[in-house]
Amino acid sequence: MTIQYIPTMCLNCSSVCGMIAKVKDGRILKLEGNPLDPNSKGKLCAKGQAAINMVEDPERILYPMKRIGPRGSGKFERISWEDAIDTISARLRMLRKEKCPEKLVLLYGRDRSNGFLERFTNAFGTPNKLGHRGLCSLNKRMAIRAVIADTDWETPDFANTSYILNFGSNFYEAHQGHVGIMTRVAEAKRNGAKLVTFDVRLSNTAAQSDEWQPLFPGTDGLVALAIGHVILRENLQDREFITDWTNASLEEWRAHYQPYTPEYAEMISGVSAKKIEEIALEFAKAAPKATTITNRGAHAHENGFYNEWAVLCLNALVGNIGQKGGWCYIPGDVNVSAPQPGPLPPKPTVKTELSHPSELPFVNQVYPKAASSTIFPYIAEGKAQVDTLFSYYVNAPMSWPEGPSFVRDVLMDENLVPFHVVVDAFNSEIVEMADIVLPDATFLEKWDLDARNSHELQPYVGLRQPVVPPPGECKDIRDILISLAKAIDEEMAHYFNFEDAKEFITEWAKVVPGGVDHLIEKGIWVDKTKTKAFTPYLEKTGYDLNDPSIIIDENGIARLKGNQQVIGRVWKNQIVKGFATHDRTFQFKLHTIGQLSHAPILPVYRPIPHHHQLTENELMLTTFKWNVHTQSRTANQAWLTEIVDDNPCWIHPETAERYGLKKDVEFTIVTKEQNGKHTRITVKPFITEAIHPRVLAISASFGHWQYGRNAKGKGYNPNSIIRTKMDPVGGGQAWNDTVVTIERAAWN
Ligand SMILES: Nc1nc2c(c(=O)[nH]1)N[C@H]1C(S)=C(S)[C@@H](COP(=O)(O)OP(=O)(O)OC[C@H]3O[C@@H](n4cnc5c(=O)[nH]c(N)nc54)[C@H](O)[C@@H]3O)O[C@H]1N2
Ligand SMILES: Nc1nc2c(c(=O)[nH]1)N[C@H]1C(S)=C(S)[C@@H](COP(=O)(O)OP(=O)(O)OC[C@H]3O[C@@H](n4cnc5c(=O)[nH]c(N)nc54)[C@H](O)[C@@H]3O)O[C@H]1N2
Ligand code: SF4
Ligand SMILES: [Mo]
Repeated sequence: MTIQYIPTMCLNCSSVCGMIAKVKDGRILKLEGNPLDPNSKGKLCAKGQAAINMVEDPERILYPMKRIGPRGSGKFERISWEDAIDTISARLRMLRKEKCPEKLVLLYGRDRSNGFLERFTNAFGTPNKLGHRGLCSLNKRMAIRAVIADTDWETPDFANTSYILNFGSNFYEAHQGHVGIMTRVAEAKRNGAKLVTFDVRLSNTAAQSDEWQPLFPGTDGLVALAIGHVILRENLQDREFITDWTNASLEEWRAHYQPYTPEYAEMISGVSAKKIEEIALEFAKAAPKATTITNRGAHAHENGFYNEWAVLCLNALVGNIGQKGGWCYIPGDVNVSAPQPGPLPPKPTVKTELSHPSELPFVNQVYPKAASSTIFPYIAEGKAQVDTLFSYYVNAPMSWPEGPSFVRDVLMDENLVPFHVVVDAFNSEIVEMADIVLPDATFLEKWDLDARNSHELQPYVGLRQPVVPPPGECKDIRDILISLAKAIDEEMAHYFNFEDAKEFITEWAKVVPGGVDHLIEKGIWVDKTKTKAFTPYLEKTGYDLNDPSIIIDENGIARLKGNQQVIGRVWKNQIVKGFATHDRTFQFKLHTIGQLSHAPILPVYRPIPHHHQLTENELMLTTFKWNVHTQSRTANQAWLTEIVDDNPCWIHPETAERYGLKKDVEFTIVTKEQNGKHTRITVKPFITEAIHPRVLAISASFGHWQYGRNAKGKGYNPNSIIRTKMDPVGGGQAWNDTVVTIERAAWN
């Protein structure tokens, strides 16, 4: 047979780069980048190219299975798809009959079925659809959504920028959509742009930066506030943006920043006051062609929301929001450019502690159903009643805080989780705790429409299509859910009236010119009819000041007369869209936080209490992503494990010497006592000056106790000692806040 070139989209991480599979006789010969992808522009990273290993993994799950031994025993027998669907649908049908659909809880990880899972849970009537978000980037998304509301993610115009301030993003090797960012930043740097990175560790991004500024964990917000202090002190702010486009006066901004001197920031963060002064002047001078970028370094903390907010405000201060070379934004959800085909089920009206935890009122308002790290504690405490847990594309015992310890115990307990269905492609740690296992098709064997925030600032739609058929009896999740919905009852079937995944995608793709056929051939469609999203808040509304169908209030907010819908804001005698917030401005004050969470309504520095009371022997444990692996899921991919198959603990030479640690000799890390308990992990040191002396860092991805021969038994899993702890305002998991000591080694 001849060689075929089939475009699709990578999903070996969630960056979703456009990909072309070179296929012969039903086998993939090579995976390459698709040049039409506006973000990745034809580039793939090592993980993308290694995805062939995933498809051809000899240890894949090929058939539906049912547990025959005790839960956790790993004893399963093969069953037919018919049996599997009958058993699951009978159980789910009962939940609907008994009017307790909320006892179905769907837990999912970084899949990209983009709304299809929610279609299922909505049709079923359960609000309990919880994803990875609470573990991942919730604090950042909360901050952006609360402050500008148009989106929950920044898309800086890196290609045209002159100055990048990076707070805890590792976009040369991780970050969401990093190939598109890294290539643009590299180009900007070649054109003279400066990149400054704050990180506790010399990540590969820090190494590629003009400056690496190591700082004490959880202090990014304070450094940002001190930078703001200098900008205001030197009168370098953009007065017009602050006055016209934020909900506070310049005097209020000044008063707020006044106490955050560079000297104070130096005392707490360790970044020198002189450096802060320098960076502030450079950033303000480069504006509007200057931008910040953040990620989990800044926000995976108990004070993550406020850190993000403080960094975001730097952009408002210098007026680079939406500007060429500045901090831009464009929605990233494919459903915005391509709404799903109907009929769409209504959203469930019932709210539960899982979907709307009473301890997180601000999250419930801004980002409901996103604070997912509550799930296992709530199940254990009886706050959440579960009958069926349906786990998809998620490896909670590996990747969640306390995964190998507490999460595993909860999943093993049949009283707490009576029935557990797992849809996975590999023999992951969560599969061990399933009652029924369903074999999913991998991303190179299935259908999706997908997109990310476009770095060209023009929306696009991409197609994921099968480049080879799924092996054994593996099935696309869309086919599985269509079958289940049809088997449950007629009402559910009504919303899943599609023959199969392909028919659904064909319908969905009709919004793209040329439909699915265009995408099957090209892989990507870019909406060139849209102008680039510069200053979207200045977009005209089509109404003028005298339009009889609108009312303009004393704050200049324009509403439709009939339904009172806010349509825009008066600016320079026109009605423009503004930001999507309630008053159409950038929110420097968030009164609702005060009302709902009794927390400060301005972007303050919130010290993490135990961090600054560290005794001489205490250190901070942090965790990070590695360029050739994705979370726990790539650890069995042979080409990648040939490059990296271990994750020793980064430790500074001075610290190592203090404890008498020796190269490659394991030592034990112990957590600070909490609820009468210490937890410990034994790891190998990686002694390096490339880390802050008070910090330890262990990467994700390893410490598997199953998952296949390349993965099993390699490296360490720090999550056994990282506790479930949320930012009380943002709801995101505080991954980088663990206080630990080093147990004196036996040889000392
Ligand atoms: N220590 C530490 N822990 C972390 C992080 C960290 O930086 N350090 N990062 C956190 C972050 S940001 C996130 S988003 C979470 C992610 O956590 P998870 O979403 O749980 O991600 P993975 O660990 O990759 O688990 C993915 C699961 O999907 C399965 N899988 C792979 N391919 C397929 C497929 O085609 N179909 C199906 N159905 N399943 C498939 C894998 O076998 C595995 O069981 O982890 C968090 N955990
Ligand atoms: N290669 C690869 N790429 C990925 C993924 C992957 O698993 N592997 N996962 C995807 C997902 S789900 C996500 S969420 C993103 C995450 O993307 P990133 O957030 O960019 O990656 P992380 O490694 O989680 O964290 C970034 C950096 O934070 C640093 N850090 C820790 N504490 C602090 C602190 O207090 N302050 C500062 N300034 N830095 C600190 C760490 O050393 C690390 O270098 O990556 C996505 N892309
Ligand atoms: S960055 Fe992620 S999506 Fe892009 S090629 Fe690499 S693994 Fe695939
Ligand atoms: Mo993530």
